[in-house]
Amino acid sequence: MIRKILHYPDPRLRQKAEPVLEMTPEMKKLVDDMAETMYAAPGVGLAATQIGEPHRIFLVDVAGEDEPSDLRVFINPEIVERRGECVGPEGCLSFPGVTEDIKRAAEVRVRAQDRDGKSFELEAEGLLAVAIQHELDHLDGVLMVDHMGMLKRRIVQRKLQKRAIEATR
Ligand code: GNR
Ligand code: NI
Repeated sequence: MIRKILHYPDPRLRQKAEPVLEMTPEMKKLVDDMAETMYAAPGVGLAATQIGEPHRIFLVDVAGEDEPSDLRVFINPEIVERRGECVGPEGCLSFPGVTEDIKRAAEVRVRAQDRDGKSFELEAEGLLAVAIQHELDHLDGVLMVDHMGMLKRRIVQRKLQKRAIEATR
């Protein structure tokens, strides 16, 4: 089932997600809904927070258009190591039409569980590393605007607040 993606400034995007204690059938269904929602959007990643589900789950698929899909599921993710620095343009499905340069670690080592609850560790760089950091932020209620300077932040806030008001008309 495709779920509705929340847009900034929806207050649910600021909720801190809770750890997943067990991969129940309900949680697996949530993962499947998230995959369907992410591919339909389409997006490179999706955090459960973005569909109003406060659980520590995100998905990432950084495969190119002409490559086979490469879905990665992260449950209870933790970044255990960060190296280097990089700045690059980021978009977010909760900020439609917004793209801004954001500074991140260039490489990360992440520990998480998969859809079956099995633990794994992964070394990531490039877009995968950036997407992992972006998604982990969502689980802590941290958003793109929090990484921007005051000027850019105000421009983005005005743009999306105006759109949210228009949407209720
Ligand atoms: O689709 C998305 N693209 C993207 C591009 C650069 C850095 C991060 C991302 S994640 C984003 C999807 C999204 O909002 N995930 O939370
Ligand atoms: Ni996002």
